[in-house]
Amino acid sequence: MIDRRQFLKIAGVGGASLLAGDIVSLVGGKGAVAASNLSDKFFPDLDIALKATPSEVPIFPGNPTGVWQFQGKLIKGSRENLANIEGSYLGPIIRAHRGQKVRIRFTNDIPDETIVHWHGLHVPAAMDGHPRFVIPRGETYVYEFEVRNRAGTYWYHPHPHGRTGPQVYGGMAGLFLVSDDEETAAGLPSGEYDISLVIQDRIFDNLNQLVYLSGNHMEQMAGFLGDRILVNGQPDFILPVATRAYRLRLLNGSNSRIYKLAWQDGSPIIVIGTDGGLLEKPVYRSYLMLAPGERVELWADFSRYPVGKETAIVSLPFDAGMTGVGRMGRGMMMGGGIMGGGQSLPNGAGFTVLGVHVNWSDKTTLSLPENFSTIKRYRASDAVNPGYPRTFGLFMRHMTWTINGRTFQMNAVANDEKVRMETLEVWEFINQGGSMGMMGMMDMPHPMHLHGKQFQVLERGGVRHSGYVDEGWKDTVLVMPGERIKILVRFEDYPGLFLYHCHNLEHEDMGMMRNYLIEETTGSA
Ligand SMILES: [Cu+2]
Repeated sequence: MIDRRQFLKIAGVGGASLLAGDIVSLVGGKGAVAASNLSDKFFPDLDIALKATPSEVPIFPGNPTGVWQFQGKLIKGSRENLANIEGSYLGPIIRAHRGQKVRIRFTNDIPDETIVHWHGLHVPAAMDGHPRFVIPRGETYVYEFEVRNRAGTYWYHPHPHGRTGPQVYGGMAGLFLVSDDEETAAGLPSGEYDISLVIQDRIFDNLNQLVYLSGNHMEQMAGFLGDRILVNGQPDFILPVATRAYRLRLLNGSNSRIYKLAWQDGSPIIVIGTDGGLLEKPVYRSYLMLAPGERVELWADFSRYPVGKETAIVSLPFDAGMTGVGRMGRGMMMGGGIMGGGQSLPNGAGFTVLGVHVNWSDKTTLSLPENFSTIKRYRASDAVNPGYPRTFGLFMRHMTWTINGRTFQMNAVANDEKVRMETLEVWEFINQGGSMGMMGMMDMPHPMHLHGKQFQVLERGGVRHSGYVDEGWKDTVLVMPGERIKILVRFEDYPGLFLYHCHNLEHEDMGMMRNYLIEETTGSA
């Protein structure tokens, strides 16, 4: 048993060892164990060297675009385990089967501190990419964990405190796809008919280089918004398809943009999966909201179309509840000339996300399964606090975004942020909108993310939007201004310090993030 103080001390030893140039291995559910080499008690099925490095990619004709990029090399595993997306700045797609043991030797080769978070994966605290584990350029952090998640679409991205926004924006993000036997049995489209689509927005200057925030506080409060929509790192993305059914996995990898996704022709969107994997059965929506960090999986059947048909996935206009910010932002832009170009495509504007061209005929007929999986629903009555949710107010204080009035502290955890192992809790996020802001000028959406856990949505209140998919497992939920959302979350397997935060990366970077501590139950109650 390692208590937190010892844990931090050991982590410190790890840091010293890092300075000596050794590879540090941090292993185990009980906390971190530093070693001067890879663990000799961990036998990975999959072993990957992953590097974050400056690079250049062709995005537009002319100058290549400078990016920071994850690049992978397979040390042990098969080719399907690590797939590059050709011509993209996105990191390689990592594929693992549930139950497999994965080792990832992450080397930082960018001129900035960083660490990698496995978004949605249920892993020990030391494997989760908390900002206290950042490494400088030239160092390596070894991740070793067993994949315990359900089949689904997870992803990885950097998580240093205060620098996540610019690093993700610079190109550092990739998918981590988990498969399992239940998914295989569901008989969904696979191989080349199982397509991942990462949606992001960017601003480019006239030399094709990425433009991020100027450092202006008001811009950061609003969150970065680009005026070019990229899919898998490409602008004006067209997906060529055959006349058959596809599985489309969509990740919103944007810093702060929310998409209200719909088919251009108004066809219903058929949702088969969410953040934590497959739903039990398909759900139909006329549109769906996808906030930063969220994933959704669609069944898309193009068999009813003739070859030559062109359609598209669009983002419909919606009220992002931030007219105040827009107004203030524009005022500042006019007055000071310091705003970026983000206001030219505000959050809630309508546009085409990607085109779909039906290019060839395929006689394969696949029908939408009635059931994909089984989800055991939590019951609020099994929670330790059924009538008294642990509440988290999301509001502005001293011109910064906070959770219950607090901002991030690297190692601190408040008393009301401590939970017990092996308990189910009700948490409630309350977007207090402009009620605590300046003259109601700061109503903003906050997509809230918990590290290390998949949870279930219990109830939404004050709802002003639809298009949410609450039927499945989630690790990120969108809380629009004025909305309150109750979730059920169970703490198990791995004690320790984890994060919860707003996944608007500019909000996160300015401190809209806190630790929560999962404490081991000592003795029997
Ligand atoms: Cu936020």
